[in-house]
Amino acid sequence: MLSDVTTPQDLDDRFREALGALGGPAERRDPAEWLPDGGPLTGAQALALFDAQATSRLLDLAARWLRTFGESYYTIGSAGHEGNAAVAAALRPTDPALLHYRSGGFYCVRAAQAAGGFPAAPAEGRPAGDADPDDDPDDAEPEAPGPDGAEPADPDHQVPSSPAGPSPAADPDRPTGTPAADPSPGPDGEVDVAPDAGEPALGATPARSGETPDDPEPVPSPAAAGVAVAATGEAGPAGPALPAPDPGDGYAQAARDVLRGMVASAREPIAGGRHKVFGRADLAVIPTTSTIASHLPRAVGMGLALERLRRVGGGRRPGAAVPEAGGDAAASPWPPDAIVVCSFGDASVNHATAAAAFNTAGWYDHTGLRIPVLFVCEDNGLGISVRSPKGWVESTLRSRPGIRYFAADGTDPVEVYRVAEQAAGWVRRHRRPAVLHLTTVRLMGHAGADAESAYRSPAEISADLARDPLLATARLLVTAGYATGEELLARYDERGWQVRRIAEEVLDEPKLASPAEVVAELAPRRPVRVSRAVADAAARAAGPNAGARAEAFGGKPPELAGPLTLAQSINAALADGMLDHPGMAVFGEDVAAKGGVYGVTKGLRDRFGAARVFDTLLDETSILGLGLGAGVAGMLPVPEIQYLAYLHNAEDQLRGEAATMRFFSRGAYRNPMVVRVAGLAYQEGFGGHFHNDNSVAVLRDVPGLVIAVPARPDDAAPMLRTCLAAAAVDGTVCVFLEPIALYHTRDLYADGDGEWLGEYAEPGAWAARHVPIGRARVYGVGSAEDLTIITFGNGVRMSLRAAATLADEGIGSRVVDLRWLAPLPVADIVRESSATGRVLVVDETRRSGGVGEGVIAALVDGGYVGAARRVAGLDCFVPLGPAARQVLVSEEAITQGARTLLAR
Ligand SMILES: Cc1ncc(C[n+]2csc(CCOP(=O)(O)OP(=O)(O)O)c2C)c(N)n1
Repeated sequence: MLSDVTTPQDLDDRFREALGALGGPAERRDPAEWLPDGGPLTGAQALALFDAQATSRLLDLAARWLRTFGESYYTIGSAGHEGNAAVAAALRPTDPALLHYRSGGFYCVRAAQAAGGFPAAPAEGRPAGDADPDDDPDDAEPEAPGPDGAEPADPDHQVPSSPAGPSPAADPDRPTGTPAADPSPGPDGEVDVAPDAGEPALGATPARSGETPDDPEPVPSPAAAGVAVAATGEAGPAGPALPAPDPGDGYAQAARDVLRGMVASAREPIAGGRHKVFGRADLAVIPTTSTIASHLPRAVGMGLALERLRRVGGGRRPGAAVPEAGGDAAASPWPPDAIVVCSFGDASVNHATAAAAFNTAGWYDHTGLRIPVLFVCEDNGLGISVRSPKGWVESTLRSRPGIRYFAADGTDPVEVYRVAEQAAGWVRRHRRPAVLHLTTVRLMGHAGADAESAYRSPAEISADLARDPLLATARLLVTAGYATGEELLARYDERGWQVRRIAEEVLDEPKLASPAEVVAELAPRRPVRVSRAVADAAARAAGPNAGARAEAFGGKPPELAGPLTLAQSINAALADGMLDHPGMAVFGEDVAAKGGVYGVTKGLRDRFGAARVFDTLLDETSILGLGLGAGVAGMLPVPEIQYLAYLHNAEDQLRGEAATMRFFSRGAYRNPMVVRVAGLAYQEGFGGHFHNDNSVAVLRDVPGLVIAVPARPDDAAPMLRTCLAAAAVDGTVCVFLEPIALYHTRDLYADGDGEWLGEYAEPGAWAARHVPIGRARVYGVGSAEDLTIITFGNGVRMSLRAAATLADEGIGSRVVDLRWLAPLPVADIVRESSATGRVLVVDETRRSGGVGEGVIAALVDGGYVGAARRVAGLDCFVPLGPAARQVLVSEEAITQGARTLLAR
């Protein structure tokens, strides 16, 4: 009897009961045969789907069972969504996948495919009457790429006016198919393995001292039956027995992966106990975060990158090592014809990141660029307790320009497979985006603790149960003649015992037990390799690439161009980066044709082509998403955010996505990236707050993120080289924050002195002038004995000027340019401060949450015992016009601060 919520016990009982009632087919069909009536799967494939779905279901039960004694740390499951197993079956195991937390069935199929356990379709092909996934009026070869790999605009590139309509619901009463005339002999699975006599009985909880169950509901263990699993293979009179599940097969491996995730085992294959997530490098499953839909912009970026790399022939076999440094050929870890698949829930389609991703995929499609991404919306009609309004998901997904719409009843394995195959085939062939809208049900609520009865009626819950996709596959197997209900029940039980056994094994595995273990994969840095990479780049620039370099610079390399401004220096270093890293791409708003609003990327598109230097649409989330995807796909992306103020509306892509990738994949995946951001204030009041934003607090606490702020032209180029090398070598995510006000500054002390310009080092000097991450630069002014001024960005120029004034008063100072805001150059800070015993921190960001707080804390932590004082921006937004001076640090405030400090 059902209660008004679906408990694991209900679900399990009900499934068993329904299987028992299925009985057996009138005639047996060989599993090697196709489904009757032109079905797109063989019996063996349908059985494999059952195995995947059952494993996924049993994992959900296991999560809740483990939770009853406090050993599971995650109970969001896939029950009701297991139809997504057929999506995986319709894809290739080498198609990179970014999965929804309910895509458990998909994951199990992937694991089986990789283990060679998912049956291939027979070579002779499908029987007549089968729908050809290619019979598509829109089916035409993609056009040839345009010059530079930039695809031509395609006027015929229209979304069909009558996209696939809603699919009929699964038909539970579908008639039994006609058996084939001449069944070929099937594999001879003899007898199922009975559970060990010593296995615990139903629901028995391993004793764990000091733990109280936190769930009053009885929860069946995954080996729920406790009944001896009878010999299976009691085939009907006309057919062979079903092969018994192999205890070491891909489904069992998937179960182990997922269970390890639930119990936070350090042996979990992707996050090593840091998160419960679907991911495994050998399955091309890239971990996603729990922030719903935030992986979609990355998926679009991966699609764009895959296509770029395909066109330049950069495809690489999966599993091949990722090249570490510049000089490598741009390479993707996936085959050239791979497509990207990403799944998500129906409520997630409303999220800004999803909207951004759909829009970006459509926008590029509209321009004729290829983005082979299959979006899979698993629509159970609910986001926790909030309903998606009837028809909304379909209407919003259908109306996305440039994205082809496919729909299927996600509870019907045959229909899911058929439509997924069509959708994936379409994306693969056309290299264009599509969405597959699967209607699913949600069984057992949102997560373990969710009391559905608060917001759903018993009738509604019961209606979902009637559409159980696992039962649908069982029914299909029985009605088509491949199995009896009893056999499937025995099989379910056998999988249940497998899951139970593995659950108990992983319980005893080690957890992450020390801070060092936890942070080991956060952002490992190998400064020696980075400096070697810079030296190697220099050797290439001076050696084999010298000709190309001379040509790219029009015969006049930047070292011969005379002193450069900050903007010119960055421009030259970007060009050198592009020459050295074939996978490097520069993109953002206005960076290509215009060359950036401040001219920093001027000429790069002409020199390196539209495929590597391109304008994006106006959406920072998507700009970063393109970078994330390109990085994972093997490129070296250098996106530009036009103004620091506009990073804030997209920062989760940096914080939640970019910075976490290594951490949640133990380095199996990385998104090397150097995000150039124009920012900070001091533009004489021009443009107001949004062009003078001086807040970096939101970046400074992102674990592992490197923040560079070059103040001087002769620092900018080496720092940019360091960031590019660190991205290539360690997968480092860098923010390169460029002070707008210094871009074109030429003078330091007096008009025309040209002291803020800098020579660009010739390649032979790059190694010697290498600037490691986290090393400051120190300027001595006067005796340099009285005072240490610690600053960065615009503060460096103001402090040097103030120091000159102080020197005239006989006060000697050392001005420390931090250069790196994360990690802070702590050793340099402490050493230079201790040298004078008086520290003035000049912080152009805000007093609260500003960089100065970090500097003072570093001094305290480092044992500094002298005097310290801060001048910082007000806790205020920057106003327009001269009023800006009222809130920003001024040269006068610095000299005054120094005098006050010295007067103590
Ligand atoms: C950006 C964000 N906001 C809120 C949440 C909390 N949250 C987790 S799951 C969920 C509902 C998601 O619903 P849907 O996308 O339909 O997926 P479903 O769980 O139904 O499969 C919410 C609100 C989150 N994870 N991410």
